[in-house]
Amino acid sequence: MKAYNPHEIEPRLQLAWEEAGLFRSPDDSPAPKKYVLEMFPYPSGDMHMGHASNYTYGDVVARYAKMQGFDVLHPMGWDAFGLPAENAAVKHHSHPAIWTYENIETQKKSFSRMGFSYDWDRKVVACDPEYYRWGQWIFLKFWERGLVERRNSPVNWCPSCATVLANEQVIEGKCWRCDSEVEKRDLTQWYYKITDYAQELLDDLDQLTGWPERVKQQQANWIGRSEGANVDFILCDAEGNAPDAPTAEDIITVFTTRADTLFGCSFFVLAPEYAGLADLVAGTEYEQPVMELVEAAKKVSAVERAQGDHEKHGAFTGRYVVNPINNEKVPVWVADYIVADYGTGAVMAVPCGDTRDFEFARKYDLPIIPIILPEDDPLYPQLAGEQGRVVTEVDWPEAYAAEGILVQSGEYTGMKGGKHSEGEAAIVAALEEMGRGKRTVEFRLRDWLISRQRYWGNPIPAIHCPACGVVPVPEEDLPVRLPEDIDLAAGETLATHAGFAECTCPVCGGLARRETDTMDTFTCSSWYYMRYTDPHNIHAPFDSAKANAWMPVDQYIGGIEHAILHLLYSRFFTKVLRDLGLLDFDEPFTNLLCQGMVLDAHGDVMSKSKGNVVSPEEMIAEYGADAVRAYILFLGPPEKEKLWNEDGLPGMYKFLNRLWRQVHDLVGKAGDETLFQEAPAPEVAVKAAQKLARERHRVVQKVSADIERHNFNTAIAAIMELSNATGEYLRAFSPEARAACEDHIALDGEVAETLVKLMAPFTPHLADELWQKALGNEGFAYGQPWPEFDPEQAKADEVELAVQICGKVKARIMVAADAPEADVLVAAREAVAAAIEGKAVKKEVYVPGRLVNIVAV
Ligand code: ANZ
Ligand code: ZN
Repeated sequence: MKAYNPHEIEPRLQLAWEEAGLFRSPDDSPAPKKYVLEMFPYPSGDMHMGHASNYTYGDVVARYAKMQGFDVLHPMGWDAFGLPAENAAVKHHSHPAIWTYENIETQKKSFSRMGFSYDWDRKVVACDPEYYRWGQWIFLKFWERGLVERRNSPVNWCPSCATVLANEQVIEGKCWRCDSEVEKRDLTQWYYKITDYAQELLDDLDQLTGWPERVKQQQANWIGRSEGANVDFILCDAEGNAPDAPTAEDIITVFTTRADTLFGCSFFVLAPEYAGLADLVAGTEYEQPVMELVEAAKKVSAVERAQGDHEKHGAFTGRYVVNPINNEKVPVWVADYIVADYGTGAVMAVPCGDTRDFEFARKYDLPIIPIILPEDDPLYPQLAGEQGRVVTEVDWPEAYAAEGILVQSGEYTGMKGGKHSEGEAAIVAALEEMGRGKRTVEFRLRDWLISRQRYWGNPIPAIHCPACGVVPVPEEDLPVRLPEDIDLAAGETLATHAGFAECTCPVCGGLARRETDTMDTFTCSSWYYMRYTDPHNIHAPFDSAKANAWMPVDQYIGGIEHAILHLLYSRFFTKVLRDLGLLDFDEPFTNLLCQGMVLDAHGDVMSKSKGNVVSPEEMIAEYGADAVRAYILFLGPPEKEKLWNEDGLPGMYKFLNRLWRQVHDLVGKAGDETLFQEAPAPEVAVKAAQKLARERHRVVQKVSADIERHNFNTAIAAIMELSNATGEYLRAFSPEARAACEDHIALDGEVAETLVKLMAPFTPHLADELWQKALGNEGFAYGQPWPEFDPEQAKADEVELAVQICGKVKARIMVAADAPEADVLVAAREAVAAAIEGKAVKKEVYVPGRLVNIVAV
């Protein structure tokens, strides 16, 4: 028997797989399909633990599906536009494409060394003009459908990346890429109108039964549907007099989900960016402090404001509005905890019911009027009786945000208050009656800002003509190519590049200027998985029949950090392309697996700066890819965080060596390395053979179920159990004895083949080598039919039970798995006879397969 040598086996088989075109997916086949996909990487050049684990999970799913008889589509590509390439180009005085394609080659080799079963013929690289041209085409289609808009508004600006960002890319006030504080700027930008799909994006989350709950929850929160009402307040003078016939300029509308709290509105707040704000304070003594606040607020991001845990700042505008429910005047403030682009950008503040209003009222000494209480509040009897406007200053420690009973609320006193409450309905009805309110629904989701002021992205196919305005680049002129001669190191951009911007207007033929913004890279990742179904199409982004045949993706695997960003955008793209008639399904990813991080042995995130990064490449160099794959899988369930324990890998390597030897031994090829030493007592040997026969069924059943649940770690543990039973068996029978008996020959062959096939998704090189050299087969274990099992034979015929006395384990017994309860109890009492002698047995509990507990006193 040759020793197990992954360093010789693995590269040889990888070449053989490639030559055989093993992982090529057919286009027309009657077999059922399985599309297995891992999120494509950014071409950073290295293969870190995140890649290695994510792609190993996907590879197991894909290889297992193939062995289940599916046609499998398992492609890979690169999300190749983005800033790091530009930064590298500046640093090395070269072009982003050079850095990008070099890194792609390096990573591709690393992925091949891991033995991943990708159909490389379908590789998609986002910066390839053959790909990005279709991203531009999609942009034009979106435009035709009215889903593209160019507008001026305050946007997130990352000073370090020197570009704008979408709301989804601002994480806790910081840039998702570089962690810099994000600023606000007023700019004219391009948007995809994802808000047109807000309701459907929310509703269809219900279809996604194969997605983790927390991801769906995050998306639902991000979309943020709120039912409430718009309420009109009218500007008045300092005495509280409002015009009898107010015009549009006199009205400020708020959005509220809590109209029931209207009697508790003690002030009114506008967002710093509120459109009419400057006019309200112009020429007054309040102008300066208000404008200073507006300036300062630009540094606080929308996300931070919405979270509301930062210190709130405000200024009085000197103006008042009339509360429509009771005609009282309330002061108008401006504050940085109000966002301009939610609701109307104006809020009726109710400090007794809203935490942020409460904090603000405390800070600026504004009245807090209790109008909602829990029914058992000691203040209730007193305040419920006082229907008038008794402004009892309360010394509450915090706002009361829950449901309760309305007090000091005129005729509504005593009604239930809260979101969707009786009080809310009554007050909205009254406001509607007065013509001062209207039911409405608000979404938190904002349109997707897609333009970026960077070179290394997909050019937006638009032309600015002085005569015709902004016009689309005609389809036949696509792609708008990025110029190759750009000197990024010298600070050149698309806007300053000599040849790029100059063009003629496709409508009037006059001199015009090309759009010089590029698209957010997330536009590239929103449809790459469709392109894989038809990657070489030069007439369309993909052929609908092919896309509909392969899609939706059956199993998608990636990091949880994409819970909102990429997954939401992709869902949006899918729905629009469906509405364009290109796709016939609603959701792109049927099942989603979000992998947890692999942390170092102390539970810390691996990072270069901490110097605790474990490199998969170094481990491959030592133990081979199969051991690394199996060990990654063995660490724990994919969705959990896992600790990397240095010592575990040699153990896994040993296990693979053991399997190697056992499979050879089973088929009589172990030579001197047979496990047999000395025959044990015949009944011991017979038991070992029976156990092995049963274990084979049980373990196939368990491994199949575990892979389907993505419990790869317990699947491998089960194979180890089968290996243990194999070891016992091989120690009990000599190769000669086995070779002389038909029954043994049959069992040996079955077990050897089963071990090889079960390992095939996990350690494909080892499996294929054993398949060919030990089992003497042609071809590869890849794609062989998955082993079958008999559930009857998989059942254990004996089980071990713990026998407890008052909950403490005193003995263990073996009983027949199907023994009747009475027999089990007799056996249990016998096993602990000495301990219960002289005691009264009060109770006996039998948990089949686990224990018997005897309560004896
Ligand atoms: C009065 C009130 C009383 C409110 C109360 C809440 C509690 P959701 O549920 O997230 O939709 N709001 C409205 N527009 C805002 C803006 N542009 N910036 C900051 N806050 C804004 O939140 C709706 C509530 O958020 C609205 O209901 C409004 O405050 C506030 F006891 O109105 B509420
Ligand atoms: Zn023109």
